[in-house]
Amino acid sequence: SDAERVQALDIERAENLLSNAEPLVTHMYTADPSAHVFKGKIYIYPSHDVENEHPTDDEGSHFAMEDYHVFSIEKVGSKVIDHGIALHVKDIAWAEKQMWAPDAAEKGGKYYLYFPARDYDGIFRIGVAVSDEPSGPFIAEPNAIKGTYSIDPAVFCDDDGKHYLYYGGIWGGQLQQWKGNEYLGKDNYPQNGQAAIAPRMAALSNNMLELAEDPKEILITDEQGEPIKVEDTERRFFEGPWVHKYEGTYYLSYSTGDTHKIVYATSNTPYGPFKYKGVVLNPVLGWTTHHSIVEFQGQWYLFYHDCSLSGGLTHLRSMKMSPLQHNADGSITPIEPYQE
Ligand code: FUB
Repeated sequence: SDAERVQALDIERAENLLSNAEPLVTHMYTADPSAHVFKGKIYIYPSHDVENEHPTDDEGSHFAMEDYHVFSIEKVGSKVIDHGIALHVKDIAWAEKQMWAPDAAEKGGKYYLYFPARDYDGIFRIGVAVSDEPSGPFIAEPNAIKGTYSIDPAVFCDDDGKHYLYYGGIWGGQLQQWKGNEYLGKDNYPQNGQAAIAPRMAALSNNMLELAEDPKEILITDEQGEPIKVEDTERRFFEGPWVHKYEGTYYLSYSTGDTHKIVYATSNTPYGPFKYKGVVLNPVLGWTTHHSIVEFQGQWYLFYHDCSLSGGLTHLRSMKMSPLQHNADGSITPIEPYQE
């Protein structure tokens, strides 16, 4: 399959490349790091990659994760603390398997962990779990968040304290099986020439446990205001949406999946439309790329993952971080993960 072919190329590349950043932890595999500043520290909410017997396929069966650990960093460069298991799939009534990329938010002194998993019908949904501490442990709500589907939740808190949930991913993330929030039960990809499938978003309710509105599909356009098209695989949305705000502008960044980049688009509202701007992170070792962007003590950082620690195994990833630069014109300087 394509997945195996790309993985094999990456193992070859890995031998000749020097990483520009080291894994943040090496005692376990971690991926999809969502970072936030809570209580004056950086807290990281990654996936916990595990070795498993599942085949490498376009459904993502090889991403067979079962739990989450939360990590914290007091100062950049200081030891990364592993706070242990924060939530396990066996403690979630509605979820069967595949605990994929999570995110977290804080409101009123409580912490909310948002996570995707497959339910007992094999459908990816997004759940929420609550704790009094950013490190957990988290107690899951009995049901997935009503009206949610697909994967890769990311919660953005605006300056007015309002929270928005962004989510979605195609292929194994199943977003192509939904149209207008209706479940089609099968793949339904648009044709070349049509607008690419885009991430969904909705405001969260005051209690942080529900959607306050029906999810909307975000419009991502090119410089001319035309929707990014299906065949534009260097720029179209694949998975892993993330929103941050810099000097009043909303930045939506995401993975382009099979072209292996993190790119970004900007808007003056959290609802978009977002206009494509450029690359945040060039391809890393491994098939997937997934990130978050956060400001800590006056410096912006990119959190991302690659497969250098596992020698290129696409389902065994390690989270890393790198300073990120916004320029005077609002552009982001693309980050190079390696030197030749
Ligand atoms: O970690 C499993 C999946 O791989 C994530 O949900 C995607 O974003 C990709 O990183």
